[in-house]
Amino acid sequence: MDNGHAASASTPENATSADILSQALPSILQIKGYNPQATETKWQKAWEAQGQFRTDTADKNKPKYYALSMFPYPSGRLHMGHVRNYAITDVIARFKKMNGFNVLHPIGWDSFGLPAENAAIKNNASPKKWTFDNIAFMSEQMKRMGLSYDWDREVYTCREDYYQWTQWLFLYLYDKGLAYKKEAPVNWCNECNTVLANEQVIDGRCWRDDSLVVKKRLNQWFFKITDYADRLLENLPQLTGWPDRVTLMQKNWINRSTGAEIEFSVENKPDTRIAVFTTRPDTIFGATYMVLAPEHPLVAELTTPEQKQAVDAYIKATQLKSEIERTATDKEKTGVALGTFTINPYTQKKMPIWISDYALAEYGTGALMAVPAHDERDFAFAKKFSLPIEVVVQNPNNPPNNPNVVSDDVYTDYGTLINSGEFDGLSSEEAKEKITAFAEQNGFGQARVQYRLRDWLVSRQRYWGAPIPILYCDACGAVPVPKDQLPVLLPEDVDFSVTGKSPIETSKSFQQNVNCPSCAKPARRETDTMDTFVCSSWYYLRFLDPHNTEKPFDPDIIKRWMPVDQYVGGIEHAILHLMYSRFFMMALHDGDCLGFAKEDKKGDEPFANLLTQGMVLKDGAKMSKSKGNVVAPDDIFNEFGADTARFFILSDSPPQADFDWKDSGVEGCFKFLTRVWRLFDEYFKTAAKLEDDQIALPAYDQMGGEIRSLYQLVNKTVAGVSEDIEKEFQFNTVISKIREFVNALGKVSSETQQSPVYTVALINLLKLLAPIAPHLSEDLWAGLGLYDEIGSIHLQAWPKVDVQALTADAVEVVVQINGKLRDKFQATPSTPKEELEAKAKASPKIQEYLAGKEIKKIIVVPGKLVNIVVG
Ligand code: ANZ
Ligand code: ZN
Repeated sequence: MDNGHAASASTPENATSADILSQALPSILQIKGYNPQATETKWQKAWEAQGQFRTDTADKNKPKYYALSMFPYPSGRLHMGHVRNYAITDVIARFKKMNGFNVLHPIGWDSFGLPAENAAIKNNASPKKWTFDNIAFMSEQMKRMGLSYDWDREVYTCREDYYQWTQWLFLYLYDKGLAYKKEAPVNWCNECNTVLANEQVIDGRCWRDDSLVVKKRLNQWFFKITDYADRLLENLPQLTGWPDRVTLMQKNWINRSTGAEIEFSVENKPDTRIAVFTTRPDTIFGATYMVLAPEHPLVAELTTPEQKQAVDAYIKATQLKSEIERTATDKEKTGVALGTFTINPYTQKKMPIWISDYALAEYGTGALMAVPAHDERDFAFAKKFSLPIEVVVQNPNNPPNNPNVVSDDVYTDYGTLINSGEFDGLSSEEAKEKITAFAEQNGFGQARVQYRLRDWLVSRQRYWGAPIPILYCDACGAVPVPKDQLPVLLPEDVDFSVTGKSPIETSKSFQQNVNCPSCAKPARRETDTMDTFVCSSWYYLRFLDPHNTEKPFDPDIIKRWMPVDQYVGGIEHAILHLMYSRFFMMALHDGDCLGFAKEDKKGDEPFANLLTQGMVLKDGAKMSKSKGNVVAPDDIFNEFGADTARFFILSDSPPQADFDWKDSGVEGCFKFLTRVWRLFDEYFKTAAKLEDDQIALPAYDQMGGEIRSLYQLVNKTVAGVSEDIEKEFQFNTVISKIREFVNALGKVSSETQQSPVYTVALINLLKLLAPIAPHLSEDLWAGLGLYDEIGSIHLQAWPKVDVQALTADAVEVVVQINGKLRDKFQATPSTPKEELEAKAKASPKIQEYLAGKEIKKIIVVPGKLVNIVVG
């Protein structure tokens, strides 16, 4: 997925990290034996030839498990962020497969978008070639990583077998009244030369290039996501498998406010009404002026001839400003009075009407009643233009005899109403209701809910995207392309050197033989393309049925396989992609496209569990070309192999936290895997090939000494590793447990090495390692003879825990008083000191001895004795 920043038009190249690493580590690579470069490719080919990771979605014998990484934008090369993301999901997918699930783990390409087009303009090449070349390169890198993808399901959003259905979905939304065209002030990025959705404007800047976004009035296509605002909000608490941080971000983005819409009349204009939206109807007696957005449709009508020139100049200046500049509270306020007045319906006082850029055209009604005593921005504005300030809510902390102080701290909280006529004395909460009810009864207002969420603007004035399947006919207006005429193909005869309009407009073929489907007269095609976030809002559905030529997907398969069980990706999509996908899912569910029964809530939400992985840092900063701290995955694969890269990237911190890359850490992981290899190499020298992984073990009662404690360690490790994966995917602690296990195996005596328990320990070690280091574990598995006998390790069952071996053996603890034996009890070698002391003191025998004596000291030796010294 495109995170807006990683991609650049030129192919990223990096040669520095290999140099750094080879300087640091010449010797390691000379270690003979473990040779990942030779064996990894061999196994990758074997797995591919066997179709090991191909998923039969129709197989109902096993429970399903859908593991998904956010699919990448083909920017050129994989970076370490990708490696981390894909390693996490791959371990989960492999673990679930070994645990008996029918696992689906697909990959594809979010391959429409600007970088391809910019590269095309720069190098005069086609965006298609640039994109396909990058995909070829990056999919090779993924294969080198040993990711367990079902490559048969690979989708490219830029290929017509995919975008045909993106266009189909556009028409689906159109048919449902959820896609519409309107003229509106929209966000325009001068760098990208296109409009942006609200979600793509971050702090007033373009999500992609950080340039300031300006407003333009344009006729554009929108998706009516606001129809789903309530449901998007109401479902959030059910998303218990999502990080709280992400659901909170969505909640704040949707931002539901309740308040009232109130109509104000205009002096000397009996037919004109101005509606305002307010979240604080309780403050209405303090409204002393009104502000319209400069774009408000009534501005012209309400401007007096004397003010016209100043007003026009102000409107022009506003267009150049970004939303963030307009609404910042700390910014110097600007504005112009229109010269006309409105009447406050509660006080009957005249209020001057102003325009100011802090009133936004698209929020509420585009007009606000200003209450300078209780709103920061109104206060700053009133001070600047000497407008009246009336306190109407009493700050409980102000001295009661002097309630009217207006200091520079505006009181914005709730309180008790004053100076508000019959509403005096009410709390703000009560007053909100009563004042709104009064407006309702008198026909000049009503309660209203307002969302910050806006409709999703999906048109883009760019080439490399899915064409919007709409025709324009002089007689019939905008007409949808009939579904059986899809896809509307992206033309290739275009000129990328044009600016200010979409290159598609330069195509001759695109507009040839285009007729209106309803009246058959010549028509024109829409030349805008869709926001690439439209393509990525439904790809997780297409993976379930990627070759369907009749429909976007088969509802029966969707019903069986959705939701995605585990989704893994970056936090930067918390609002954009993750909210758009939820909207698509709901809209499709409502049209019965997903196979779920209407009332079935499962049809609403695409992702049951979400893991947002942390960033990969180096020297404390995010890896980036500009900082020169990038480590290229290929260099690591070349020097140490993919297993080391996977093992390392999962080792140091939990997947949710940031990860600090250290070259010495890679080295350490390579050394560790080499140790594992040596452990087996030793074993192979003496042991016979195995025929089965079910080794005949002695009965647990019969095991003694080192063998017994090794057997206990095997089971403790299997239980611990399984639990750490099941719970929150704590791969870093998984890895430290595996390391401890290997340390212990390296220390066992040669007698114990002859025991079948040791063989079982090795078999289990390989299975625990298999999801993380799939090549090495397969290689050693083959070394044991098991690959030939029972097939790939990745098709084996995850080891089972022998529960009896989890309880540590009981030991006898003696209790002494002044060195004399007085009692005994049972404990384990690891029972903590405090517990042993408490147990000793609780013994009735000991209490008898202690009666009337003073305890001077207690000495505890865990697993052995408690000695109580009395005076
Ligand atoms: C009077 C008032 C008094 C307000 C007060 C606030 C505090 P949220 O909470 O984000 O929904 N407002 C209304 N329309 C606006 C527009 N088009 N552009 C900018 N501001 C607008 O914000 C709602 C509040 O923002 C509204 O409540 C209105 O100011 C202002 F003590 O009305 B209030
Ligand atoms: Zn027509």
